[in-house]
Formats: sequence, structure tokens, C-alpha cells
Amino acid sequence: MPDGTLPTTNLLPLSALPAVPSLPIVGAVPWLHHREGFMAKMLELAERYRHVGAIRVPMPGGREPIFVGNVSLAKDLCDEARFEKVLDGPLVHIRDFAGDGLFTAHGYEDNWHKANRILSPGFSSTSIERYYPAMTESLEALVAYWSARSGEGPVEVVADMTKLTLDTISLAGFDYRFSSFSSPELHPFLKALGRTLQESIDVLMRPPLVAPLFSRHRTRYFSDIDAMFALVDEVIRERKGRPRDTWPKDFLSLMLAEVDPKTGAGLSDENIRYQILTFLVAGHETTAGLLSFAFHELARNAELFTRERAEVDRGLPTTGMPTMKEVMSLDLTKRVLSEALRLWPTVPAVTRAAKEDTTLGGKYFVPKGQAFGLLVNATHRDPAVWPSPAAFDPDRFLPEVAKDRPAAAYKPFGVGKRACTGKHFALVEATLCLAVVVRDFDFDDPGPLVLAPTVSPKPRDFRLSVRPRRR
Ligand code: MNH
Repeated sequence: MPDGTLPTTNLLPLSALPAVPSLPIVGAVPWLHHREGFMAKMLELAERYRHVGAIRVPMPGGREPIFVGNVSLAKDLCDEARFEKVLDGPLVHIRDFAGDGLFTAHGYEDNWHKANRILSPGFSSTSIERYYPAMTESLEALVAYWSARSGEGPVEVVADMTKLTLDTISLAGFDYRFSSFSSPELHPFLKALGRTLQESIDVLMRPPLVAPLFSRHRTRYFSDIDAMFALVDEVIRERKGRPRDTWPKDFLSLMLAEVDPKTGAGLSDENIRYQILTFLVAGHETTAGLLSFAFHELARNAELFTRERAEVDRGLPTTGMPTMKEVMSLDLTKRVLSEALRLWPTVPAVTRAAKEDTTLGGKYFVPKGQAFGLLVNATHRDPAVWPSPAAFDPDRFLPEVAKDRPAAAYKPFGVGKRACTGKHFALVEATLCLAVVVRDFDFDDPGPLVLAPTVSPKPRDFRLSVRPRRR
């Protein structure tokens, strides 16, 4: 029942919201196909129902999340007093391998609070400097690879950004060199990680009745998970066997050495394994996608590219890796990334649920526990807040332009206390890569941007002719 603070009359039930058509067993699945993937379909629906702001989407198995796609209703979902993150959709399955790591822990689990206290200081904007050498080392391999390949046709931007971000996060995370640019094939661990992530999404579209037909997928999935656990556990065991004064400055050392300021307890080995897999899962595709979108936009916009290169030429030395301070002084470069995350958020939705009976938009009654998808890809294009939303314009993020915008209008890193731990890490890594590549390479226009239907959106078939810059 609504509590005494809720208006008791004139509230509509959520069933009054528009719904995607559905059938028994398969839910709305037959209506959700889109060549650019599920999230592109949700964006299309959100734009069609922008005036309402929310749509019901019956899923196979009976779940019926409500997807919110305008800023007015997003303000409610971002209210931490009334809504919280819940594990719904793919997160339930990602938990099979990320366990009670930060990303897939329930908000009520002690291990979330403990790991949040232990790890947050190590991810603050001032702590990132210790991981900067891992970023420059991985980027040097990309730059060498692109330089050596010039004249051999275009590069595969998404694949190469994925290699870059995986190499960076595994080096900063647990001092492990996958050396992706000097290996002919992706490391088996990284292949297993890619397959497992894809399966955690695919399984959502499978009605329970047909699940037995996919038993081979499931067997593969669990053996991939076992293989990933084995590698990470071995890295942890190896580290613990070495004298502490020889430990590298990575996240693993931090996790093994630090204790919770509140309880004095450290993280268990099992939880550390989950945190490492969490950093790998949460910390590579998202940044790889961000960089890919930013390069796509720059390559299609000669005027913006010229401005961007002028900033980089002013702020960076002409060769070699810049310092972190030089990189973080590049304001336009940072705005290009902010704008790429607005137009092409690489986490296109987050899940929120009502903590108590409440209301949505002052109009609908929301029972405790009701799950919502907050469509960040749609709120980031709400014309009520963003003029000419489809245009790529980094100057939207100039402080004087941004100052009156509601906070709920821009959430590429999630909401409230469950927002991204790796935000500063990702932004330093991406700003460095964007700046150095713009400094050192010329590119051709790749043509229009189409999304690939992947877990985290990416530009589809993004091949780019890159040539070392002639000075
Ligand atoms: Mn990241 C949570 C976006 C890079 C580690 N991240 C989130 C959430 C979003 C997000 C959105 C909230 C998800 C949810 O509500 O369910 N993250 C990004 C984006 C980038 C990114 C757009 C890059 C661009 N994230 C990174 C990197 C790391 C990382 C890099 C690690 C080094 N992210 C996390 C962790 C969480 C998270 C850990 C979970 C935080 C928590 O719930 O306490």
C-alpha cells in the first residue's frame, strides 16, 4: 500500500503505460528485433513514446521491466532516496563469473560495502597516476602497430581499441601482459571472456521452454568460466608467493594489501578473483567503444578534427608519450569524449528498482521492487534538454553551456553510489589515446555510423585508413 506521503487518488497503475506487443512464452521478443541490436530498438521505442517517457517490455519468462526514456521521468529513477540499482537482465548472468565483485554485488551484500571502502581510494582521480605507465606502455604498442601497418589498407578500429583497453586493464589490474598487438590471435582467456559476456546477453532472449536446445552453449559457458577462474586464481597465488617488496603497483597488490578502514578485514581470495574479473568485464569494452565512437566522429568531421589537432599540438610534446598532466589539460579532447558518451553511451541502460511504494512522474503508482531500465541512450537525446540532439557538438560540455542542465540528463557512468568505479581510469586512458593518435595519424572519412548489435554498442565494420602524419 502507498505510504501516507503518497497521493492516494488519481494515480494510474503502471499497466496504463504503453506496452510492446507480446505473446505467451516468448513475450515481446518477436517485436524487438533491430539490426543494430536490442538497445537500438529500445531507443527507437523511447523516441516514439518520448511524450509518455516509459514503455513496458514483456520478456520471455514473465519479467516485465519498464524502460524509461525521457529526462523528466529519469529524474525520479536517479533519486537515490527512492530508487536503487538491482541485479536484473544481463547482470544476473554476469554474476556467474563476476560473483560478488563491485559491479554484480547486491546493494545489501557486506562485500559490496567492504570492497567499495577498500577500492574507491585507489580509483580516485589522484590515484590514477600510478596506473599511467600501464596506459602509455599499451598505447605505444598500438601506435607502433598502426605505424607499421600503414600502406597495408585500413585498420580495424574496434578490434584494435579492444586490444588496447584489454592490455591496459590487465597490466594495471594484475601486471599481466596479453601483448595483444604482437600476438596473431586473441589470448584464449580473452576469447573465453568475450564468449561468456555474449552468452550472458543471449540467454535473456531464450524462452525457458527452448532452453534445453542450448545445452551446448551452457556447457561451453561454464567451462569458459572455469578456465577464467583458473587463470586469475593462479595469478593471485603467484603474487602471494612473492615477497611484498617486489609487488608491482597494480590493483591486485592494492586488494591484497589494503584492509577495510571500518572493520580492519581484507578481501578474501575468492572476492579478489571476482574483482579482477569485474575490472576486466566492466573496464575494457566500454572504453574501447568510447574510443571507437570518438574516432568515428572525428574522422567524419574535418573541422572538428582540425580544432582537435590544434589543441593537441599546443598541449603535447611533438613525439613520445606525454605526461598525465599534459593529457589532462586538453579540454577539447575531454569534451569530445564527453560528447561521444552522450551520443553513443557504451553502457546504454542501467537498472533501477523502487525501494518502497512510490510514484513515477507524479502520475503513476510504483509498487516496491518494480524494476526499471533507465535508457541512458534515450535520455541523452531528449530534445527537451539537448538542442539538436543528433548533432555531435563537444561544446555542449563547455561549463557555461552545461551549467543549467539537470544531472539526470547525462549519466554515462551510472547513478549514485553504484556509479562507475573506473570513471577516472577510463577517462585518463581514453584522453591519452585520443590525443596521441590525433597527434600522430591522419585518417580518411569512414562514412556513416551504423551500430553493431554487440553487448556494448560499437560502430559496425569500422575500418579506417590511418597514415602516419606528415609534418
Ligand atoms: Mn564502469 C559500473 C560505465 C569504465 C569499473 N560503469 C559502471 C556503471 C556504468 C559504467 C554505467 C553502472 C552500472 C550499473 O548501474 O549497473 N564504465 C562505464 C563506462 C566506462 C567504464 C561508460 C568507460 C568509458 N568501469 C570502467 C573501467 C573500470 C570500471 C575502466 C575499471 C577499471 N564500472 C566499474 C565497476 C563498476 C562500474 C567496478 C561497479 C561499481 C559498483 O556498483 O560499485
